[in-house]
Amino acid sequence: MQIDILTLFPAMFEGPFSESILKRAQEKQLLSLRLHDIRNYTTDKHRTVDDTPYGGGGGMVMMPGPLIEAVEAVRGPERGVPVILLTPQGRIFTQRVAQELAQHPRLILICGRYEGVDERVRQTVVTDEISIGDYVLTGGELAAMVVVDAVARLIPGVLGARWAAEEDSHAMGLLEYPHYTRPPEYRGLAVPDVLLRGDHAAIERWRRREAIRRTWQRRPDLLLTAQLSDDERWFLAELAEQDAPMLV
Ligand code: 4FD
Repeated sequence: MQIDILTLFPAMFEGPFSESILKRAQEKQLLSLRLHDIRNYTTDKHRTVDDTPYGGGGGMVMMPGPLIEAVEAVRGPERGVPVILLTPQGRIFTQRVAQELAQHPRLILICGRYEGVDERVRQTVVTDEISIGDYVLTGGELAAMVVVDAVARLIPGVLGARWAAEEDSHAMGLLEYPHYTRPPEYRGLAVPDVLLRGDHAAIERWRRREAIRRTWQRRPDLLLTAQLSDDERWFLAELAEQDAPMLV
C-alpha cells in the first residue's frame, strides 16, 4: 500500500514513521509512506500557503491553489484514489473505517493547518473527510499519523503471523480481556489459575467472559452489536443482575 501525505510539516512524521512496526512495514515493502511539502506547490516568491478569510473574522485559511496542485501532481493519472482530508468535521474514524481504508492500494491524506481549508479544496479534490475524534488539534498531522498507524497494521504481513489483526478486541466488537505474563505472583497479586493450567478451551472461555465483563463495565454501548453465543448472553444477563455499567 502507498500512502501520500500532504503537509506543511513533513518533519513531524519522521519519528513515528521511522520506528517499530511502521519502519519494518516499509523495509518489507508492504507499505510506502511518501511525504509532500505543500509549500513546494506555491508559485509566489514568498511561498504563501494561507490568507485571511473573505468576510472577515480571525485566523488564516489555507489557499486552494497549492493544495489542489499538490493533490493533482501526487495523484497522477490514476483514478479512484481516495483523497482524505483530516478535519474535525469528518466522519469519525473507527476500526471499521480503518478496515475499509486498508482495502485500497493507495491513499492520499491532506493535513490542514490554520483555522481551516478553503472550501473549494473539498469541492474539487477531496473524496472523504475523516475525524479521529471530537476535539480540535493544531493541524491534521497527528490525525494522519493515527490513521496511517491503524491502517498499516491491517495490511497482511505487517504484524507477526501470530498476531492476526482481526483477533483484535475492537475487530471482535469487545474490549480486550486482561493480560498477564511472568511472574505468577507479584506483590501478592496472583495470575488467575485458569491461565496457568494449559486447558486452552477453558482459557478461551475465560478470556471471552472477561472481555464481556469489561465491555459491560466500560463500554456497554459496544454490546449492542457484539457477536455473542447463547452461553455468553446468559453470562451477560448474570453480570447485568450483579452490577450496573459505568455510565458516561
Ligand atoms: N479531530 C482533527 C483533525 C484536524 C484538526 C484542521 C480543518 C482544522 C482535529 C482542517 C480544520 C484541518 C480531528 C486541523 N483537528 N485540525 O481529526
